[in-house]
Amino acid sequence: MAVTDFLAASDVTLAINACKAKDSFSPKTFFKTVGLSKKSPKEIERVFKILDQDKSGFIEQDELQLFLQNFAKGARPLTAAETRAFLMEGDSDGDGKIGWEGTGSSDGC
Ligand SMILES: [Ca+2]
Repeated sequence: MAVTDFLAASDVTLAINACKAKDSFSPKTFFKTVGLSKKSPKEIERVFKILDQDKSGFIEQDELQLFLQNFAKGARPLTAAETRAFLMEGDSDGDGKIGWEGTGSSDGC
């Protein structure tokens, strides 16, 4: 299974092309363009599991760096700055990696 199984190929191409230049990647814009913003939490969880290549339950920095290649084989790796910004956006508890739980609507107890 691949991330692109869930998404329209034309949207993926659009999103990849929009961040071809170094340091132009924005997670929010990318998710929106690719159509992930509109997906259900279940579908997003599946995408998350694909991105978590070593099945650790978290997306670590090295997995994040190769994020775009899950969408297009020839895509560039993210730059260090992009990876860090992405990580900070998704890392809700400051442990240096992105977990699945708590990225959605959950607000703790
Ligand atoms: Ca992982």
